[in-house]
Amino acid sequence: GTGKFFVGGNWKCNGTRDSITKLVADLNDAKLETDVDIVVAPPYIYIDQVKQSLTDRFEISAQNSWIGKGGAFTGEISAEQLVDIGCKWVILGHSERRHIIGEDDQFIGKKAAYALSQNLKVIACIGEKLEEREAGKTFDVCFQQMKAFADSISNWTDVVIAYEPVWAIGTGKVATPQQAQEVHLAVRDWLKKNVSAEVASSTRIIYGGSVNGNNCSELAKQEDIDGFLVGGASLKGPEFAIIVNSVT
Ligand code: G2H
Repeated sequence: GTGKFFVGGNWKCNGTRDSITKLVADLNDAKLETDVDIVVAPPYIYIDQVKQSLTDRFEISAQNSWIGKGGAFTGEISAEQLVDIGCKWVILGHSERRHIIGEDDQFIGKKAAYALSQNLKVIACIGEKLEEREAGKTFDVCFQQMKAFADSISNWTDVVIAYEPVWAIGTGKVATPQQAQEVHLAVRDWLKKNVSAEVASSTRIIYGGSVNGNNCSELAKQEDIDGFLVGGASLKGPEFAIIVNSVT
């Protein structure tokens, strides 16, 4: 793999004060490998609670951010506000935001540029839908999404790429290690040709989509899988710890 293993927990729109108190306690108690970057992404309204109670072993991410400076944008949260409250990361371009909310490639690319300009690190998500895979368009779709990020990003130091095939998200249908590795390698190759060899070899590409305590270790062994973005299984402290500890 490339760089330090990276595991993110994307809590999505889940949790209550009580369930998050329990999850934080379980995470604080977990025995975790030292050589892993660990990030959790609570819903905005619980970020402060998590920041106050979770140990510094974990960094905090938001699940989205506004495209520019704050102001008259009802319902939005700005990158400045996230930095102010202690967030280090933001997830951008998650498939649920692309396909349920309707965010497009350019909008997401601009969000990434703005977040980075405010010193927020970015987990940049890409991934194809089932019909795109079946039509043989997996690489086309991923490369087009990569291009929108690359058009907006000038410094990749603070970027992690998350490959999340849409058909594997929340479905229990995980990509095989070979399917994931194939795309990760192709994305790294794309970076080499379109950004630089240096960025290709130093940027972490993590996998997301139904990762759990049982399938993580085979995936983690793949050459170009540098970690995971975990949804459902990140809501259970002990299972999330197993995934963190699958670092090879
Ligand atoms: C993909 C993933 C986390 P899950 O969305 O980003 O979720 O692990 O539940 O498939």
